[in-house]
Amino acid sequence: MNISTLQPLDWNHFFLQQTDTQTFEKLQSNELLIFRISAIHRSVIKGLGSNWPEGEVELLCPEYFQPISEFFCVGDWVIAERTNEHFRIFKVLEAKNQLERLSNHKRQLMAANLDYLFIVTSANSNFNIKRLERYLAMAYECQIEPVIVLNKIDLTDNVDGFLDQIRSLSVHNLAAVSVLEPDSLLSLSHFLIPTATIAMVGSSGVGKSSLVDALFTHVQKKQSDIQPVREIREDDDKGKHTTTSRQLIINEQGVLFIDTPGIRELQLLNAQEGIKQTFDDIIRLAQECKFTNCTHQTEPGCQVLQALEGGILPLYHWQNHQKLLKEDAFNARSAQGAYAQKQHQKTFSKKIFREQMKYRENKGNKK
Ligand SMILES: Nc1nc2c(ncn2[C@@H]2O[C@H](COP(=O)(O)OP(=O)(O)O)[C@@H](O)[C@H]2O)c(=O)[nH]1
Ligand SMILES: [Mg+2]
Ligand SMILES: [Zn+2]
Repeated sequence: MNISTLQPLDWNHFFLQQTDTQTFEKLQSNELLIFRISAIHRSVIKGLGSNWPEGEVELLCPEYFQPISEFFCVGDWVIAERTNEHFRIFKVLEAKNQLERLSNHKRQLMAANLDYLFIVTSANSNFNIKRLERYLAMAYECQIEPVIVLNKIDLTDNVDGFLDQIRSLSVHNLAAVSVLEPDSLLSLSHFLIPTATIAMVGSSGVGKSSLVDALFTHVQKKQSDIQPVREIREDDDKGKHTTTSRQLIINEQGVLFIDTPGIRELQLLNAQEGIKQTFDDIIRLAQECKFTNCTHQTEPGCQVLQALEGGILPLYHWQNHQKLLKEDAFNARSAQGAYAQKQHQKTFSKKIFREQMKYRENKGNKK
């Protein structure tokens, strides 16, 4: 296979260096092929390969990669072997990052190899600042740059009220949009880079799928021969369109989106680092407490208590911090297997971190 045809799917040196000489030869003779996982729906796995503009290919998954959600997810790169008319996954390449959560005491992968995490919320009663903090902690923990997207601004007269709340969070990227007002979507252009992979997360009904649809053709067309791959959605029992599985969609400009179904409950998995970054204001305050082992309960000279009393530190923010820490410690204990997997991933991440940075720099220079 001609590996360079995978570049529009964000294939790069980081993945190439994971293939040894023997594998590389088999790739060239088409004995082995590379695919990026584009959809997982129950046991059906689909991938985009070198002939990707023509559509997805169904991939077979051997027993030792089951349950699938613990081994790979949409956005991952796999090497598959040709068996008669089928392709069977035989190796999953290490991801540069993976979005994961805890589900039924097990590590569940949600999306991999991401450049941005669009945390979508809506400017109505569904808005929940604590939920945003939870998503932010997940993004920081997984080392994926978060972008908070406040959608449905057409429904409110008080966009600033929502924005003020979001600005109190530890996040640099923020956009206020409405799918019904195409011009507002231009505020997202900065992130819509060809070959960038963007995962959409947020509660059900906030407009994730609508946004992907709207961004499908909205962005300025660039001269390219890229063929779009349209999203497949299924009707649910109520006859309403709803996203039932995660899938990778490429828009006309070459941006890769991973749409995900709404998560009812997001449980973090061993996310101390992510929590630290999300609540860095509290961390800084706590460093100023009189006693280094201050528990911020009754101690004199406690900066946290003073900030709470003075109204500088919002109570919900402090309470959510305590809650997430407690939950995280509990989850880490109750999911030892998942925890070990995570540690392994972390060690590996450190090793490849420098490579990633180098790659990002090159990519930035190219674009
Ligand atoms: N008023 C308004 N409705 C929207 C907007 N974006 C999406 N919707 C509606 O919100 C509902 C849920 O959207 P959907 O994209 O399925 O949400 P998802 O569950 O997050 O994927 C649909 O009825 C959309 O038409 C918006 O910007 N403004
Ligand atoms: Mg959806
Ligand atoms: Zn204190």
